[in-house]
Amino acid sequence: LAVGDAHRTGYHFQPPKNWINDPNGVMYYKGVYHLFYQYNPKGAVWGNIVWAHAVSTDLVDWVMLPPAIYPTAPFDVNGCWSGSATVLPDGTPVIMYTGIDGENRQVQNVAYPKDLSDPYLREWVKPDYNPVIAPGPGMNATAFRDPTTAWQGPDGLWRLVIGTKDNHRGLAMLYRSRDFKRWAPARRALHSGDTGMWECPDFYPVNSAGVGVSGSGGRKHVLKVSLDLTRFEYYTFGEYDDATDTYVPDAAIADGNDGLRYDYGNFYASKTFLDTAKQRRILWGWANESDSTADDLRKGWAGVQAVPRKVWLAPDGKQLVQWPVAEIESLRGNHVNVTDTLVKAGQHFEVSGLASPAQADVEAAFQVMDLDKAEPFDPAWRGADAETVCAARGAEAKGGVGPFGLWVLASDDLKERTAVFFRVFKGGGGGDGGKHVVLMCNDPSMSSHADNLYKPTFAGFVDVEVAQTGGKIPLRTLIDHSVVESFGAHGKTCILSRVYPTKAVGDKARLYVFNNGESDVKVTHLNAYEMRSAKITADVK
Ligand code: DQQ
Repeated sequence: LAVGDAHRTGYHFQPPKNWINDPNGVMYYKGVYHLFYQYNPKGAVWGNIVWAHAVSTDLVDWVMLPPAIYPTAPFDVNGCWSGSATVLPDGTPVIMYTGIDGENRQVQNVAYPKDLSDPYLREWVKPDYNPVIAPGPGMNATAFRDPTTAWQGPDGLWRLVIGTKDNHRGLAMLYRSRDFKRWAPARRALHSGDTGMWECPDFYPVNSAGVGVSGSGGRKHVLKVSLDLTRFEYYTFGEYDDATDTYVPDAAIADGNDGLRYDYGNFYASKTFLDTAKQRRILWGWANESDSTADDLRKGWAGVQAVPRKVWLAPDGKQLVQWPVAEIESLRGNHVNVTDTLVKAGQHFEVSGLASPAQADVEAAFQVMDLDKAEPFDPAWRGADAETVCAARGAEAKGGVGPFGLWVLASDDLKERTAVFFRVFKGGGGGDGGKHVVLMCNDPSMSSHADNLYKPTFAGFVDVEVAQTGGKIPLRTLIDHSVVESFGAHGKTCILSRVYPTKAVGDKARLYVFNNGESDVKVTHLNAYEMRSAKITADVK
């Protein structure tokens, strides 16, 4: 394998070459899923940004089309940055995106399909009356971007949100319009927080079926923002009154850096859309490289999209849950199965029999045999985030209950391996009462012999009461050469990590189950599937 090819993904979306970042304008239109994304046609670093375009009928195989939106006019001469699509009631899609104008101001532009009879909507027209929204007086013109999909209020006006900041305060600014042409700012921001610039806001209704169409029970609105400062995304959900355009996050939901996240790993600038074909909401997010820029240039590419995930409100109403769209399972090939296998304290075993565990889908359920062995949750960690705890107690640090889980992309001598694991502590009293604290971690510190890699440990708490599940915690991990994308407890805690093994590549990669805790752990079941590669084809027109 040539440099770089070893780490290209088989079923995570990637164009043949060059830099990609944010998913843009994702939508379903007349039988076709559209994925646009930030793209540098000239190289493997960020710059020269256009909207590249790909289409699919199943969210698995993609046809690569020419860029849909690229600099042509004074209102976007310095770049076509992120934005969203809205499908109007008459069926016409409209795109709103951020153009960087000749003075490097961020302005919002509209674009319409040139030919609605082209099923792929290859060409887009930008009316001369652009920009339709410019930063107002006193606003930060270099931090005013990423319009959301628009929605219609009871007064018939369209609304959308734009991310901006006022000094250190991140803001989701609301605008209204009758015709997508003339937009007026609302007097109040929809929401704000003292967390720096809010990039790529997303605002949408959900219920426990995922869609949250009006009238359905348990409906909440989600507001997601991407924090420029931490490069993580946070969401709140709560009540949205569309008569007054007031959004009030639920009292129990933390705002800002302590809040809920879609993903506790490498996942940014995400965007959802309503899939009207299957009545579900689908989330797309970008995973950057954590390799060096020099390596990105050598490889000639950088960035992938996470698998499209269905997103819905957990039945208990406490958080969102996510799961890879079912279509991904059509790529599953041969599989191996493990049932009721005990992994004693300090032991591990190989899950053998897959031709290439470097491109696989693993679904497992672990059962802790002795929860009494859980160590107390150190009071010093109270209020600390999961990442801090996992960084202190990585995959090599023996514990009471855990660390146990998977070693993926492992070499035969086990010197390269990425650990995806759980660790269970006894609740430290206080607010937690006697409950257990469950941590899910992705530890890439042994993932590669290569230098200059960014290898942070990622982690999130998992909202599962292990005493009530009989000590069971399920895990699904999608392995794709340089992607390890994991879903804990049926999608309550998700972590995507990028790793670059030097030995554990292609058919040399191996898969193991390990247990570095004192309590035995049973693998009640594990199914590991080989994954075929998605078909990425060039446009035939
Ligand atoms: N990426 C785009 C911006 C957005 C940022 C530029 C987030 O529109 O704020 O490529 O990754």
